[in-house]
Amino acid sequence: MRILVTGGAGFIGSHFVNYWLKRHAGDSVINLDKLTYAGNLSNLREAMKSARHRFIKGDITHLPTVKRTMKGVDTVVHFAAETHVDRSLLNADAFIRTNIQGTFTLTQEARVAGVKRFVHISTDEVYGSIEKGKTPETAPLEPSSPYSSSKAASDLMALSQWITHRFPVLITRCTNNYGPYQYPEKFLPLFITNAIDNVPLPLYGKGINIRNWLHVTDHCRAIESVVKRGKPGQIYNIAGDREWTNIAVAKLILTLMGKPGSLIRHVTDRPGHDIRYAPESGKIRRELGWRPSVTFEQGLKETISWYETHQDWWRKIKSDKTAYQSYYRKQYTHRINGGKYS
Ligand code: NAD
Ligand code: TDX
Repeated sequence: MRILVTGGAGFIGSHFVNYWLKRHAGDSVINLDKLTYAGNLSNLREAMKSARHRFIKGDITHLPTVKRTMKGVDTVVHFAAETHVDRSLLNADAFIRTNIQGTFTLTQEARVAGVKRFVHISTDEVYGSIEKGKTPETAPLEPSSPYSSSKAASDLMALSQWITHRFPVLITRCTNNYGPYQYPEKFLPLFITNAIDNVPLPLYGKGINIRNWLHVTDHCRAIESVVKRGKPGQIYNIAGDREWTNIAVAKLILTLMGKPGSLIRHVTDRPGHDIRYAPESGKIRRELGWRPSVTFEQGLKETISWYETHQDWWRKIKSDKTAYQSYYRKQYTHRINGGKYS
């Protein structure tokens, strides 16, 4: 099988590329990625040595590139996106372009090229915040941020190709991922790397927001089950077994690292901060036989150890003045001073 992965130099995409090459010896992977600030070829060291992996630097919104890349492809797994909620609050232009326009271009060109299966990787955030109960795949979409709104729009755009043309689109909606190679703007790698350096951990508001954490390899296994056995036109929620408040996670990180709780710094909250996501994941478990295999405590221990032993990887990112440091200042200076969000 010839599989096109978009966004395969990012966090989850690179894990998926490495996973697929290892598990499917007869398949070749084309990896289309623009290498934005979040894309990193050093996530793909193993894959870059493989004759079955071809990396193409390109933009999913660029029609000629997409047309060319789509030739001879059997299956598309579409990860490429702008993914950080906080960045979407500062400027959402790239979110609209990549997440909506890019998904439209890809699904349309995949259909025209005769692709047999298109798996669109989405997020639990499209359902919006839910204080109690769980959101099944049939729940209405009530996204809050420009990021989640652009993902919800991309889901609908992709599904429209199924509804109007019976082009076999499948959608996954997963909870928060964690693991090695996650860009240190996201909660877990930011808190772990700050703790390594004894720098305060900026916890938004009271830290009572709730997330369901899934190890990235469990997400890759879930996507594999959808690629192999999912039904066209269907949506599959993917979730771990437990929920955690952010403050409990911050305390657990510090305990596992032997660092003092005083490193936690409560800062101004994220505007429109979703209190809780809780997708109901019975469908993928029942119909496709998927289950998470890594407990959060075990996965977090291993993840902390990875960031401790791969400091070159994240120090290079954190020392980038444009992509990281200026963003970090913009995002956190006002928060740390208890100021209003501008
Ligand atoms: P990431 O930000 O780490 O990586 C995104 C990748 O997409 C980068 O390699 C980037 O260079 C590439 N990209 C961005 N714009 C592009 C464009 N216009 N053309 C081509 N490539 C482009 O993201 P991630 O955390 O790995 O998330 C991957 C997917 O999974 C996203 O669609 C996201 O919405 C979804 N998702 C993420 C999580 C999570 O917790 N991280 C949870 C659920 C769903
Ligand atoms: O500095 C921080 N302090 C803090 O308290 C950051 C970066 C985050 N937080 C909180 C906000 C959230 O409640 O931690 C929680 C997790 O934050 P993020 O890592 O930014 O993730 P979230 O907003 O939940 O979105 C993530 O999960 C769904 C991914 O970034 C999305 O791409 C995915 O779709």
